[in-house]
Amino acid sequence: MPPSTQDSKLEPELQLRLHDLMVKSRVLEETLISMTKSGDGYFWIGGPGEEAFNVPLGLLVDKGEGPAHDYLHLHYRSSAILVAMGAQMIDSIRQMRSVATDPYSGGRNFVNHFSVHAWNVVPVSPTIEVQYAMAPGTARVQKREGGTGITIVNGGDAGAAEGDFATCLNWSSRPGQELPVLILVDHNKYGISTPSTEQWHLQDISKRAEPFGIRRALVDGNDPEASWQALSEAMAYIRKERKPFCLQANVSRLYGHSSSSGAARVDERDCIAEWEGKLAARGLLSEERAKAVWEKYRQEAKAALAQVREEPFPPPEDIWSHVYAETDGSVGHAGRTTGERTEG
Ligand SMILES: Cc1ncc(C[n+]2csc(CCOP(=O)(O)OP(=O)(O)O)c2C)c(N)n1
Repeated sequence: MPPSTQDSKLEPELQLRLHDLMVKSRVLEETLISMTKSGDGYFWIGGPGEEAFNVPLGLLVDKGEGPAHDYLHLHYRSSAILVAMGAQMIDSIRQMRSVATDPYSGGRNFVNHFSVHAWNVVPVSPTIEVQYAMAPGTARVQKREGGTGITIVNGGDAGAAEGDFATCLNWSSRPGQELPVLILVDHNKYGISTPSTEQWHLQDISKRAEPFGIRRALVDGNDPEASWQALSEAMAYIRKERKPFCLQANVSRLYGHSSSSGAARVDERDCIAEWEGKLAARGLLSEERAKAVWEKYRQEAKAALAQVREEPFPPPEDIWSHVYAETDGSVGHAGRTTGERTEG
């Protein structure tokens, strides 16, 4: 039998939407990488190769502000999650160029370090894995408040060797006080240049959740359908049972670790090429239509970069803005009062 549009549990419209957002995310990352080479930006780190897992995740998030909605404690390879949630390409380009209009950090953090109050996206930390220890905090509030909001935390395989990951497993699973947390490990087989086989006896790190009584699964993160399915099931379980779930996604790292290692394209599975092949076989996507999607986003990125080049850099005096929470005028940092600080 030839493949048909019936070969997926997902509606054709959703299959094409996944493709569209995966391409958008990839074009964005490729633009950010090119900015490091053209002098439009400095350090790059990001998530090309994780789109097939992160786009479904972003679409499945219950987006909003406060404990009734999902909280996201992410790391620096999460761009496709944000794109699928509705983040604008131009805003990542702004952060890459460190301009004042960057809505995530006012041009003060490096790229893919998101922070979106209105969507419960907690500021991303360049210090790896701290997010795993923080996630139970928002989940505790959600457990207390009731409702269906969950906490989502992701990170890499190497970082999962740190104590913060164990803290997350332990605090999420205390008997009678289990927390609604989706604990994700994005396994790309490396920690910078250290192969995971030299660091871990275990290649399915979700198995670490077993002794904590936490349900777990492993998914091919290069397959958007499998990812959609695994994430839907895990999230439905957490929303209903108010208990944790640990999911490992095996993903690719298509441009190496970061610009520090050259950000050159490497030969690993490419989830977009694979997905385009499947959609074509199902008669859903012609070569021409696929090309048009790529072109649409390349044009958007190009126009965004041209605009951002005209935008101002932050003034030196706002260096201290947002370092600590602005509260009631009491002592902020280094003896200054919040009132003395320049607001950004
Ligand atoms: C606490 C801490 N230790 C070391 C580093 C340096 N560092 C940055 S990324 C990285 C590798 C992380 O690998 P992994 O957790 O597998 O995530 P990946 O980058 O592969 O997605 C390291 C060691 C850091 N940023 N923070």
